[in-house]
Amino acid sequence: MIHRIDHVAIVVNDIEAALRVYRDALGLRLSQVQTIPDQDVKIAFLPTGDSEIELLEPINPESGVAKFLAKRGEGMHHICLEVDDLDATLAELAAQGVELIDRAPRPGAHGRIAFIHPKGSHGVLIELLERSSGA
Ligand code: CMX
Repeated sequence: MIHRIDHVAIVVNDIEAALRVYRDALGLRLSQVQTIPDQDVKIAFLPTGDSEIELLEPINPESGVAKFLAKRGEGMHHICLEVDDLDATLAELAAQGVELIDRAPRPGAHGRIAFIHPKGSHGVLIELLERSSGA
């Protein structure tokens, strides 16, 4: 049901400042910068072979991401796993009693996404992604 790690997300105060390290110093290619108003974030993707690094900057100080950044500081935010069939994966997780943030998929940057509650996955926020065709 899980294909691979699609991306690892790092929450930062300022994407432009972080790009000076991840793009300029490490030499990773910046493939996409996008604001997702629904989720109160600006994101940048830097492909690294079969997966990507995502830089995540909150754009609303009241959002969950902003609160996490204020409390824990910059660093690892979530791991995204690519799945074939998100509806089936969510149904299976619910049946196994895993605590979910999203019981139904919502739109993400590259397809339909849903989050497992960090309490349900031993402290790590897990995003599940079913990529749209061509994304
Ligand atoms: N890692 C570990 N724990 C986390 C966490 C994280 N990244 N983010 C939040 N938590 C914890 C909080 O500390 C809180 O714990 P307590 O209940 O013990 O205080 C708990 O999880 C709930 O957090 P919350 O902010 O109160 O809950 P919300 O429902 O408001 O929001 C969440 C939760 C995780 C959905 C939101 O903060 C978030 O991170 N949204 C994801 C935004 C994002 O990454 N979008 C990019 C998508 C791009 C794409 O790939 O398409």
